[in-house]
Amino acid sequence: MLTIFGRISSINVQKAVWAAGEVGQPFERIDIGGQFGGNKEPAYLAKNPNGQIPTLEDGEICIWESNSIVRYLAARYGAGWIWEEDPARRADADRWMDWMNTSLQPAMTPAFWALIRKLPEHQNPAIIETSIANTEAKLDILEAHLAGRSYLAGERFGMADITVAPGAHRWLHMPVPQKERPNLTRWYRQVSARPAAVPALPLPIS
Ligand SMILES: N[C@@H](CCC(=O)N[C@@H](CS)C(=O)NCC(=O)O)C(=O)O
Repeated sequence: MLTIFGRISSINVQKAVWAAGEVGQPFERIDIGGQFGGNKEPAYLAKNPNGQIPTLEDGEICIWESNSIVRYLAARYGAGWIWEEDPARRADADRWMDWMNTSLQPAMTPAFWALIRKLPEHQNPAIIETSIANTEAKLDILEAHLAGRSYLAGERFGMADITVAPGAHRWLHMPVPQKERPNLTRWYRQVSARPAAVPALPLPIS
């Protein structure tokens, strides 16, 4: 039995929960972080010295960093399924996974913290506007890429979809003007309806 540490409202925990569900591994998820706390306790820091979520335990194996968790689950339990052996195909997925963590998430986060989490220190209209504009630009990239493609990394559902779709889930439920993006909407609806996605992508976003 796997253990995933982290509250489900975390976009990074959502990736781990979705991946575990896709590869059919039973798991227990323990609420850590945010309002639940616990992530700065010595026992948790011994698992993840960053004090962040998610962390995955699989027997003796302990992994942090959401994308590494998705890759581990795919490689160990999703061979021939969501794990790509071919280096070129795997790089196709990897680039979107890295793009999610380094481009889309940083763009979205200031607006999310201000408008959904309502954190007082993030109520800066200029920063919110910039966050919205930056996110729109990133979503335009997704929209163009998804034209004529079923999934992010080709014709097969995989790790890239699991990693990036929680970002679409979050943004499409934000109280911000929503530009029409038919390819993105079609892809998001398709992947978010998967049985493993449903428990990973709760509504309302929080
Ligand atoms: N790069 C890390 C980032 C992890 C991260 O920022 N986690 C956030 C939640 S999304 C966190 O731990 N926040 C502190 C908290 O929830 O208390 C990953 O992808 O796993």
